[in-house]
Amino acid sequence: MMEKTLVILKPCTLQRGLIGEVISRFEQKGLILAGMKMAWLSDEVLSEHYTHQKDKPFFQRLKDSMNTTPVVICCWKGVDAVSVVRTMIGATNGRNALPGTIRGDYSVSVQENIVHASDSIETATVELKRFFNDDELFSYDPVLLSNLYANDEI
Ligand code: IDP
Ligand code: MG
Repeated sequence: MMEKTLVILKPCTLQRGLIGEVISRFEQKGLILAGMKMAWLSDEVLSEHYTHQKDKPFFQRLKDSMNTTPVVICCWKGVDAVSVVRTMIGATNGRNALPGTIRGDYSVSVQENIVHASDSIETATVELKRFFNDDELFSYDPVLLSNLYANDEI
C-alpha cells in the first residue's frame, strides 16, 4: 500500500553536517519526498512526541538534546514506506545498528542516533498531523514511477 511516513533529522545530524547525506539515502532508495521543513521543536511538542518514554530516566535529557538546534522534518512516500524507512534506519542504538543502515553507518549512540522515523502506519498518521499542516504535504506525479514499481505494486 502507498504510505506516508515521518522522518526527523535530529540536531546531531544537523551539527555533524549529515543532513544531505541522510536525505540522499532516502532519495536514492526511491522514496518520494512529500514534505520537508525546518523547525525548532518545543519542550511541549517533544513531550507529546516522546510520550511513550515519559517514565524513562533519559526523558528530559532526550528532549533537551532534541531542542539544542532546529531539526529537519520530512515526509517520505512509497509502497510500505513506514517499514521500508524503519528497515533503512536500523536499530535504535547506533552501536547495535547494522552497517548499511543509516544509524549503523553514522551513529555510535542510543540517544544521538541521527533520525526519528514513525514505527507504524497508525503512528505515522498521528505524527504527520503533529508536524505538518495539510498544505505542507504535496502530491505530484513522480515521472519515474514506472521505473520504481511494477504496475501491480502500486
Ligand atoms: P526509535 O527512535 O528507534 O523508534 P524509541 O524506543 O521510540 O526508538 O526511542 C525514541 C528515542 O529515544 C530514540 O531514538 C533515542 O533517541 C532515545 N532513546 C531510546 N532509548 C534510550 C536510552 O536507553 N537512552 C537514551 N536515549 C534513548
Ligand atoms: Mg520510536
